Amino acid sequence: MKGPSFGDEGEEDGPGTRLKGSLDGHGLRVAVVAARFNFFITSKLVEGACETLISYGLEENDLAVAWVPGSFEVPLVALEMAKTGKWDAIVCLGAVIRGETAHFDYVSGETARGIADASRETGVPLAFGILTTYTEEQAVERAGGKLGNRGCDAALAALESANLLRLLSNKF
Ligand code: INI
Repeated sequence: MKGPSFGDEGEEDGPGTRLKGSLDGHGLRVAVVAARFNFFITSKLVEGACETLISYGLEENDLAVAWVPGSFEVPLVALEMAKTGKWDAIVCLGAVIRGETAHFDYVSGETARGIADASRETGVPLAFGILTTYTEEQAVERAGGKLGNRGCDAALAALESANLLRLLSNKF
């Protein structure tokens, strides 16, 4: 199975205890919150995220997918799901593609801020899988195209973060 597209170079170097979350999905409960806006892209992100989670050992019964109208709606739903305490991590997916107005800046900025705030407020890892691109083509390349699938990457980030937090709570 292919690892994350972000690197792990140099992690083993240097002194001290190395703390790393595994990518093992067994026993974890993960939710996906996905925006329907630009569905031709976000459906690919969701597909990639779900396939990744299952292939890393997550049980289908421990996976839920919530669809919301657009990326702007993702943070609130992710926050409320995080507050339930049922989920070890939440994968946030959307595609904000620049148009001719300033709308892009507001939607992308508030979505990113909202997801980060919700994650820190609840202590639940919320992986940021919201594409913010200047063109449709750039989005296609990142949703199962030649530059990979950011849905898969976000799913792996969710697994690793959830497992690292478990490790830390056990005082390793
Ligand atoms: N939502 C997106 O997820 N992507 C976009 O590119 C987008 N644009 O460009 O408008 C978008 N807008 C909708 C927004 O997320 C909200 O659903 C809407 O404003 C209602 O609150």
